[in-house]
Amino acid sequence: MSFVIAENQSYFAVTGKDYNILITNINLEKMQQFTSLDYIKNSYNARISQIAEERKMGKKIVGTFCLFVPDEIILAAGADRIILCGGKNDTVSIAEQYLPRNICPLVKSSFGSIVNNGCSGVKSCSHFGMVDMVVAENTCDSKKKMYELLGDYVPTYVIDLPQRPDSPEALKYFLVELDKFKIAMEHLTGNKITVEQLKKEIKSLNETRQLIHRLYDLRKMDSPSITGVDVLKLMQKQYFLSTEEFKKSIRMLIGEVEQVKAEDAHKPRIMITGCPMSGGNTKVPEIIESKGGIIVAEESCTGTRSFWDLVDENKDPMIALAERYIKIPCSCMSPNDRRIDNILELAREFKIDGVVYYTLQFCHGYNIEKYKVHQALKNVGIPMLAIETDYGDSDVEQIGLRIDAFMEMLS
Ligand code: BJ8
Repeated sequence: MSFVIAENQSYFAVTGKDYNILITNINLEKMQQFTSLDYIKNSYNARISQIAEERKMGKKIVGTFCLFVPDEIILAAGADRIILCGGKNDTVSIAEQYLPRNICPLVKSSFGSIVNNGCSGVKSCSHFGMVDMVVAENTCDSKKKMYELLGDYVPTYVIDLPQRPDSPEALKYFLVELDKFKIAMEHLTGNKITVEQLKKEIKSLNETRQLIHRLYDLRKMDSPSITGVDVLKLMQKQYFLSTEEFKKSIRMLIGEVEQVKAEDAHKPRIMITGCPMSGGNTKVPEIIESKGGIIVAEESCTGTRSFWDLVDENKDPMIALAERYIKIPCSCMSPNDRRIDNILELAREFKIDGVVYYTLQFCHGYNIEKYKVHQALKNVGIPMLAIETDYGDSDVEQIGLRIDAFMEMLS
């Protein structure tokens, strides 16, 4: 692999196997390098060793794929959790031996990582083979059906999610589902989940959410000193690191960002909305920021959906969890107007100049919701660019051209 370094131009270097984008731009010289980000980047091996150690000591490890699974219940049972959503292209072709090609890359990448027996030959996914149980959820069709196959490889528990969140029966049903899930976690770990333990975990995860709010507040400044790519890399670790390690990382990062004097130059302020960007997938944000934009908010599960709402600490913990989690505005919900309201609220709060609507190929839910989002943004005069892509690199240049034109329009 060879890199060409040239000032004042963007250069995309792509290896045959691994996907890498190297962007060299004269503006990057002015960009802040945060040492806490190196710390976060290097945390992978330490976390893997930590999980291996925990397993040796008899702790159960739960793998998850989705924000609808309340971590509080897993942690209150004395288990640890780790996210299994795949963001890498390497394992997509492995999954295609079992699954249709025309389903979303996130599902294929995740499934490929698990059936590939600990990802032999694939960097950075050894944790896929380290879970005692997968806790899944009925969300989109691809995930639901993939979970049915997953059961052959790892014990898989599925939370049935009601998908009309505003109907009066939905909350009751979800509460029953969460109670069943709580019992399943007690069986897995052999530990009784107490109200005190649940309250403790709720408080702890609310602290995490508040810390992320603080970081996002720093992005509301006229010229934020942290890029969207850097924030995304942090957010991709939210469900990978232990909660304590994640909190430590984010505190370090906030401390550093607060010290930096903002730049004067105005860049188009971009919000990304749509599908999550799992660990390993930073393709589109890298392109946006190499083309002169600055991403200041993400309405996605690797963005605001994961932390915006807190769990009410003054209520019965199971009711408070059910109320908070059922409100996550995923496109599997119908209707999902809460998502539109959130997008408009974020656009106001973060003074957004333009929105990039990001869809993974074959993700029908987010793809169809694009129409409503576009209409809503049009009504308030905010331009939107829709990008549909996968984890491969064949469309990098074409996306670059479209984003270039979008940035020019916004400038
Ligand atoms: S709460 S967004 S994490 S389901 S991209 S697999 S929706 S076809 S990831 Fe998701 Fe939970 Fe919803 Fe968030 Fe399906 Fe779309 Fe693929 Fe997706």
